[in-house]
Amino acid sequence: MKTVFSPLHSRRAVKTELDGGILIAPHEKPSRAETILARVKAQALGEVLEPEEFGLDPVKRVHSEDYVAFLESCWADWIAADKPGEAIPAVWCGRGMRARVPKDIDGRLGYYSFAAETSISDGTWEAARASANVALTAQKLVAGGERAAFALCRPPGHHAHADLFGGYCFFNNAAIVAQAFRDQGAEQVAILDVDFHHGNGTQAIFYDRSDVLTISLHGDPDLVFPHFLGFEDETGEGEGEGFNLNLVYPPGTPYAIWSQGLETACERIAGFRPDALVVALGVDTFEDDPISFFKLRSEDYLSLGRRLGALGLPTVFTMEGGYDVEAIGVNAVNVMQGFDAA
Ligand code: OKP
Ligand code: MG
Ligand code: ZN
Repeated sequence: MKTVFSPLHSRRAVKTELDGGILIAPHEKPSRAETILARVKAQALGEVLEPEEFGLDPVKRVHSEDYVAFLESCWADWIAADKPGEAIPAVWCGRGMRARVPKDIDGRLGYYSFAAETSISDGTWEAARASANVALTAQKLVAGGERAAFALCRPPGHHAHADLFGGYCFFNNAAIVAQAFRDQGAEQVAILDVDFHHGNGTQAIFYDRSDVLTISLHGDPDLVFPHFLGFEDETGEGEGEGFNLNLVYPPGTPYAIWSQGLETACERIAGFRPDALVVALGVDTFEDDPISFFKLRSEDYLSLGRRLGALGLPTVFTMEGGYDVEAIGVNAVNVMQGFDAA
């Protein structure tokens, strides 16, 4: 399997993540992508390509024009306002307040976000753009006939809504890929999110559509981020009714249980008969992940890959979460090797 990787990911190197009332060193850090890349090379998974430049049009098929403009100018606007630290949202439109776009940068940071752990600094825009280009390059490979491709995206994307950043995500790479398949003539596309967290952005983007099936397996949002979406009674709306599936699991869930949800998801995908599959791949389901509570082991990622490969669909993997950097390379590449072996 070919891997797409951009060294520009390293432009996203914020110093802060608001966690537990203090600013910690971010979990979503550059060494994550470098460790995965090193494992791709050590295992000779396949060729490693740099992304092509696709411009903003395919991004704006998923994200609003004003949100994209906000992200582009955010850091400059923050600096121009003489702020001493990194850009962190600290105010939101609460229930009963006015959902209008404020002029002030503090107001706009809140308007275009749903969480405060995702600081913005110099280079965030460039890295997020590169990450979308990585995803779109992988999509082009698969549209061109490759069985599968690994988009080694960083920053991740699955929490980003059409006009909201948060959960370390800015552009929803998986959604951009699915929309690109649709725009190139695919009738139906499925997105399977196996990251530990709910893919709230992906769900929201396609919630009223029947052409893109969205499925996510994740930790119970009653207990863990993103808290306000991802429950099992969210099944889609309007045309999209029946085309969103959430499979929720409690703390301590091992592969023996989690894989039952994977089986349910795979059977639903097979019945949907999509022209392409996008896998939002997080490996924060790992037993030693510092911010998650599932108990998958490294060898389980081979099984996961094999099950996905057995679907026999043209597949793009977009990299999402995974915060035990020591194991992230082995775990992510195990999925690809399992897939290739199926
Ligand atoms: C992004 B992805 C840590 C709280 C972390 C944000 C989690 C974002 C996960 N104390 N909250 O889905 O891996
Ligand atoms: Mg998930
Ligand atoms: Zn995650």
